[in-house]
Amino acid sequence: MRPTITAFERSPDGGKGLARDTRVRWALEEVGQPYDVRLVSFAAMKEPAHLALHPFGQIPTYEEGDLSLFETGAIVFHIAQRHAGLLPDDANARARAITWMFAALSTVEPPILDLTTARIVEKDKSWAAERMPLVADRIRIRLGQLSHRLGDADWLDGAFSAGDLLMVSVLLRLRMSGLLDEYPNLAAYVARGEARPAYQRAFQAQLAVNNPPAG
Ligand SMILES: N[C@@H](CCC(=O)N[C@@H](CS)C(=O)NCC(=O)O)C(=O)O
Repeated sequence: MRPTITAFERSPDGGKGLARDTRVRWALEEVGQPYDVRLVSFAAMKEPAHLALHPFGQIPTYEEGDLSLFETGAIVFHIAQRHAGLLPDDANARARAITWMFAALSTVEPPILDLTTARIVEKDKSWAAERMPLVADRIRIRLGQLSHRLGDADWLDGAFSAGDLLMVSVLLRLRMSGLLDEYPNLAAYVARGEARPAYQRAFQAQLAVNNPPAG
C-alpha cells in the first residue's frame, strides 16, 4: 500500500534537507517504495486533524492504510522491517543496526539539537555567548567517540543500514557549524550518505516543494 507522509509546506531551511521528512523520504527511496506527500503549514500542524496523527504537532507523520505513525525513528524502523535493504538478515547484525538507529537519535542528536537552540532560541540571552563553547564541546565529545568507532570504514557496521541513514541524517545538521570538518572521516561518511542516489532523490523532492518552478 502506498504510504502518505507529511512535510512542511514551507520549510524553515528552504528545503535543504534539514526537515525530518528527508529521513523518511530517504528510507522510502532506498527500498523503492513510492509515496505521497501531504504538505502542512505551521498552523495546520497544531490543528486537531494533525494532532490526531502527531500528538506533538510536528512533521513528519506516516500513514499507510489504517496505520499512522509519528517519530522518524519509528517510521524508518517500520519501513526497514517491511522492506529489504535497510536492515541485515542476520539476527545479530540486525540488532546492531537497530542499536545504531537508537544511538543516532538518543545519544548523538540531542547535543546537536542544543546547538540550534543555542544559536536561534537563546541567542539574545545575556549568557548565550558563554554557553556556546559548552554546547560545541559536548558535540565534540560525541563526534570524537563516533569518529574513533567508524575509523576508516565506510559504514558503522558492515553494509549501509537504517542506522547509517539516521546517523548521517543527524550529523548533516552540523555542516554549517564547521564542527563536522574537525573529524574528516565523519565528514566523508556524511558525504558518502548524501551521495547515495536514494538520498539525492529524497533531497531533490524536498527541495522542489520549497522552490517551485517560476511561472
Ligand atoms: N523526534 C521527532 C522530532 C520531530 C520534529 O522536531 N519535527 C520538526 C520538523 S524537523 C517540526 O515539526 N517542527 C515544528 C514544531 O515543532 O512546531 C522526530 O524525529 O520525528
